[in-house]
Amino acid sequence: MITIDRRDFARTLASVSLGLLPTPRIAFLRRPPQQYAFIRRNVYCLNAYSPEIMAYKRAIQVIRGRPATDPTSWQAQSNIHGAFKPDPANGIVNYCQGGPANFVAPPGMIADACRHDYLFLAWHRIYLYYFERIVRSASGDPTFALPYWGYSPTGPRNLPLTFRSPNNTTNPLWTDQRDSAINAGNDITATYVDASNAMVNVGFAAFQSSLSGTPHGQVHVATGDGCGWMSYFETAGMDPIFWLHHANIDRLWEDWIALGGGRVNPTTDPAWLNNTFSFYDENGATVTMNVSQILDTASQLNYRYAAPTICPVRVRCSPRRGKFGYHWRLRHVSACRRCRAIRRQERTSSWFSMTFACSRTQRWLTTCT
Ligand SMILES: [Cu+2]
Repeated sequence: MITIDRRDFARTLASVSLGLLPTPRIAFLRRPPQQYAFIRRNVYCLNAYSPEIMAYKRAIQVIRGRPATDPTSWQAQSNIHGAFKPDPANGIVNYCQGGPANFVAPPGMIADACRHDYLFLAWHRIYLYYFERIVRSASGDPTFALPYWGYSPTGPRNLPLTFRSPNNTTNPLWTDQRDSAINAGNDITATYVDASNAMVNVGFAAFQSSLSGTPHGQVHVATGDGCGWMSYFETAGMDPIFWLHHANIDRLWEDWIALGGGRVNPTTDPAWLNNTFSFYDENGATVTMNVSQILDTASQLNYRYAAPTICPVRVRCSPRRGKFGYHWRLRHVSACRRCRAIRRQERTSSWFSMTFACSRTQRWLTTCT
């Protein structure tokens, strides 16, 4: 399998020939997507002009326009995770958002299937895998890979900018079905996004159970607040950030394995390994997959997560403005660097959170340190 990072290659080429952003899509660099491992990137390293973000937006508009009876529709994909059931007593099926017709799955469709037990990680991995394929197909971008929401207690932990700005229905990534402070860009409480208590567990069951609570459940509830979509199994999949949140949970599973020290999947347990689940593929066909088919993401599912990087960085603004733009002082790094390629800046009290493309950030920091 070729795992060349096509975008980094293209970006390098573009920076040599043009020195400009964003990277143009160069047709001759395209290869059939199956020759590549799709790379899921940290959403904090992306911006509104990143191919993944543009493709995700396009796809959401297409997918949301499909009826709930279409297995590849937004509603059907959300229903797979959870759907309200008709309540014969009073006809209300969705006490929070109201309305008997909301979030009830059409008869006969896969619905209400999410697992938050011993199969939490495995079930959601397959769920994301097929959802990603549906998005890839609907977006028209054969290289699309789902980004992950790379929050951490010591790094960025707010809702990514592209998911809250513009803050209206022209932005497919925005919804008002969230906590208003989160939608305004406030940080999620650091302890809510802290996976360290989960990662210290050596046993799989303990790790998974802990991770399911924090950061998984905590971020759900923090994002959804009272009645927001993310707060309920029946509606969580409606929020575009849900899928990036679960990509991060999936990534943390990979990180846990990589920590070693006896951390392994329970592959000797047939009760875990032989579970088979049904989903829909990008053609709307019902597909099944079992746990033994998803344990190596690169070789079995053709995706992996971007290598751990120091992107994004938080930098302290230095008040000097020079010939080439603002000078920024990197936290923990004494040297000042010129940062001409700032794509966006986001003020958080005395800090500016800057997001570059990862490769660009690494280049800066390599020269900084
Ligand atoms: Cu979840």
